[in-house]
Amino acid sequence: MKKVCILGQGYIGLPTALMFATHGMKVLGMDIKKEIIQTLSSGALHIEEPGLKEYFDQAIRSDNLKFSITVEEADAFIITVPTPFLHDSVGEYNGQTYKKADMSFVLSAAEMILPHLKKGNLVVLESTSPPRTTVELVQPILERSGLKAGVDFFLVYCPERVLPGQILKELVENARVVGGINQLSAQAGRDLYTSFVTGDIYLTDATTAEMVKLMENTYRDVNIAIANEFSRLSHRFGVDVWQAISLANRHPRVKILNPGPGVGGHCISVDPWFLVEAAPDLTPLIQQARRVNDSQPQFVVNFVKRAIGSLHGKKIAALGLAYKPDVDDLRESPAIDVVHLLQGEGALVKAFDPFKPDANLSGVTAVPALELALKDADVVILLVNHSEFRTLIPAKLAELTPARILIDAVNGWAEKDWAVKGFKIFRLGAIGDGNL
Ligand code: SAJ
Repeated sequence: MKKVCILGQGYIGLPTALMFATHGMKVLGMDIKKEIIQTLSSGALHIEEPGLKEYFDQAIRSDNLKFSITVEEADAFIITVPTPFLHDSVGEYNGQTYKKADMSFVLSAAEMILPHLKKGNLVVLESTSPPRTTVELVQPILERSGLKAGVDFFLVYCPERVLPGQILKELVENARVVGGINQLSAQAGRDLYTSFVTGDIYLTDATTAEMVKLMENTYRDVNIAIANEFSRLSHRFGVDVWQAISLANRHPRVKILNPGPGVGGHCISVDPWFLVEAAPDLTPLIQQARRVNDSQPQFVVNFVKRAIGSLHGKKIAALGLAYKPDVDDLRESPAIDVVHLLQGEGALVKAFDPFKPDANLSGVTAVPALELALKDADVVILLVNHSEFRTLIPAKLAELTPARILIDAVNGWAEKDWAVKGFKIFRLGAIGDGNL
């Protein structure tokens, strides 16, 4: 039986560990954070994801899975650590700044594998990384072992492409791109993933696989940026952007995405910068899309000000803090940016997220129950289209809050008759019942 060591037990590393363990491999889930290893070793989870608990229990029962804060010898090593951007350093090109990738976790993961690397091993990098990371950053570290990549051990870049909220299903069913530093490496990578992947597996070189991942997320970012820009134009021209998008999407070759308060998460709001950093002179469109999406929280706040006037002293209930609907992930969340900006305008904001009732964010008053956010509010702003909020009916909301002004930044409440209960609703990208 093969042994796999997975470095990083976050949203990708842990589900991947569970997949291998429930498909007959011995797995060591490794993370440098003691608290995470303690939690997992005690049989509890530190993240929420549909279906995760069932797989976790099954993996524990199989006796194939253990957790550790150190790396051990294995047949295959998989690096699933974060590649965020640097918060204290930016690059500059043509008078404009761009964000830079923090590769320190990938580098230190490779360093941790180094003393355990043996002939015949396979090393896989899954973390989203700038082009040429596998061959220029990871390979030289591993070759300090005296072993030659592609000959003595195999080296692969194999991006994860799963959607938070559907991770377990997509890990199995999505197509996988396995980029080897040579053909033998790519084949070794394919042999590893066939143990649980039912989707097609495509072999290519490592740098192409890195580009594939970055292109996918950049494509989505640029397409969300144009949707956000359409929402701005719709206000100018008195058009309901949601209706306009739905009509435009009847065209057989048009699929416009949804506007909203901006783009968050640790993937789409970050990855395009990796291409910009690698080639700032070749990426004006990608940079502009990032700036449109990053400025969307400010656009939302300007919209709120146009709707209700000065925010000074206004009590606002902010519904949702997560970066997108029905997940508990707060990373790079535009909803949090909106809350900060509202407070910067003097508003008194109480925020509630059903997926993070215990959210502890600096400068944000997060309350543990919806009622607490709503009970003395002047205005309610819907920032994340969580099912729990989307299904709120006007009669119920009217009971919970004295506020009669609603701001909907995600088109969650479009279909309801708010006027019956005396609400005025202002929807992002639409004039709304509030007659803005
Ligand atoms: N968003 C919009 N409008 C839309 C769609 C999304 O404003 O029409 C916003 C969301 O609210 C969120 C952000 O964009 O703030 C990103 O959400 P998402 O659902 O588009 O993507 P992620 O970040 O959860 O997952 C993406 C996926 N990539 C693509 O769809 C190309 C996923 O497949 C990747 O595995 C993941 O990034 C990753 O790990 O890179």
